[in-house]
Amino acid sequence: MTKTPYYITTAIAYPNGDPHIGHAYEYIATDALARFKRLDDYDVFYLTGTDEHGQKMQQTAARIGLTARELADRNAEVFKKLDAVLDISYDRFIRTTDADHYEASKAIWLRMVANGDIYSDTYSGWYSIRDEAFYNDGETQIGEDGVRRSKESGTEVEWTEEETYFFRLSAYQDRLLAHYENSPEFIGPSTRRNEVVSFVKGGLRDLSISRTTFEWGIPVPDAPEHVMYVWVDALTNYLTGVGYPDVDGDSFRKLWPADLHIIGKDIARFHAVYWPAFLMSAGLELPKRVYVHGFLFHKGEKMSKSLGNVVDPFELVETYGLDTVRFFLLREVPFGQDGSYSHDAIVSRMNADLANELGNLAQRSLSMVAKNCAGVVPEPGEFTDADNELLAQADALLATCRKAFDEQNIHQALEAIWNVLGASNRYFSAQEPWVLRKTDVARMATVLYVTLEVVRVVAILVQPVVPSSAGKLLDLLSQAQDARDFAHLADRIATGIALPTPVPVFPKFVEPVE
Ligand code: ME8
Repeated sequence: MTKTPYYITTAIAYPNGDPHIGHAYEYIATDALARFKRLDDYDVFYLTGTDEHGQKMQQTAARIGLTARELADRNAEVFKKLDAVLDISYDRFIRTTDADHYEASKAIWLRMVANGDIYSDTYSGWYSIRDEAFYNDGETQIGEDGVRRSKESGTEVEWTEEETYFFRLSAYQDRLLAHYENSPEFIGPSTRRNEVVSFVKGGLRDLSISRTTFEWGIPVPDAPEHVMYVWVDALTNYLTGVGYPDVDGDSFRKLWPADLHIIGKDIARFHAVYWPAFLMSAGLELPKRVYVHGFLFHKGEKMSKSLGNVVDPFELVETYGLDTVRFFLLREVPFGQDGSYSHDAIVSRMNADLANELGNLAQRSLSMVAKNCAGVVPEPGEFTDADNELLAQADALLATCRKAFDEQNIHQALEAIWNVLGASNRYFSAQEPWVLRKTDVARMATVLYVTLEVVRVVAILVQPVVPSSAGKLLDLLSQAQDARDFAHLADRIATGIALPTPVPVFPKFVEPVE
């Protein structure tokens, strides 16, 4: 049977500097969503990459004496290295300087021209290079220092006036509103949806979509003195990634429209207003869903170089280990909301949730099996109510996790899993298998069997979040590679299989000696 395709994307990052923890967060969350779908038997395509054109890239490059291309080449490698360090299971890393992306961007432009949505006029207004975004007067304000900034993002704006091409965005207001109404799942979470709807209800002005004052961009077809506004080309990456403009090709037919775009809250407007309007104009289907995650702050403070609290994601992984970082970010921060991280919060999740609740349970039950059952999964006796109740809780997890992941509520899935772990630890303490060892060996075997089974179910379900540690747990349970997907959750661990000598999987954090 052919699997159902599932196309998921991250935003593509500006490689004008090194990746920060916000990038890492987005890649990890998207990776967990992608891995979950793969384990649930979907044919997943995960696209990520870098957004290399635009004035910001050109300006940063000039400042450090490089060409934009050199800067992009250098930093795209750093982003790829981050993906490797974070164990991101992407299927393609797209760079907007890739040759096929030029073709895709030209093609969508020409489709919008053919639909009568592009015209030339003079643009005058404010532009934020940091945001690569246009603002009108009302969207800016002059600060006490006399500098005009965007009200929303706080970035400096400059006056621009030039001949540009415009996209007839105003013509799409009603169609966009109808789409939000008819497809309420198009934007999540609902708070973000409401913001977008009220923005569009406030009226849309046509959008300037080309620039003539610099050259680092994709040339506009038939008007090479213009380069495309970087957001036109950037958004089109989602089409390039699946073979556009070859709309009859296998990849495009299979994967478009995208199932899910994962993005941060500062770029909701581009994805939920401009992007669907471009696609409507080009006669292409709209993505099924755009999910907007929150921002990460260091101890509740916005990250910035001047505050000295930018924590390098490479350093974070070095300090705590990859799976701790992945787990922490996805468990601690309700996905969709802002969140903060700090040393204490990470260590607390690492020691309490991973090492104690999961690691200890696995280690205690596995060591008892090693010592008392000749290292073989024991044969259980008849299940008691307590056994059945715990197994039923474990069995119910798949449905709970599926629903949570489908709504991008990753933290809720983890909460449900850790609730079952809490129940399992209580069960283990209450059953006292170390006492049964002397009084009732058959009952001890049943308790250990039930505990191993819960550990197996949990290990399978946490693979999307902590892939390497979950893999080690499944190794300790002698689970074959092809027995680790969700279809195997319905099995019970086979009795009589030999288990390797148990080793702890989740270390506790040891504070370095000063
Ligand atoms: O916006 N916490 O690139 P980018 C969480 N090139 N997420 C954060 C964050 C933080 N502190 N800071 C940024 C761009 N992000 C464009 C995207 S897509 C066609 C083009 C998120 O490198 C941000 O919201 O500035 C975005 O989703 C991603 O990181 C890349 O940001």
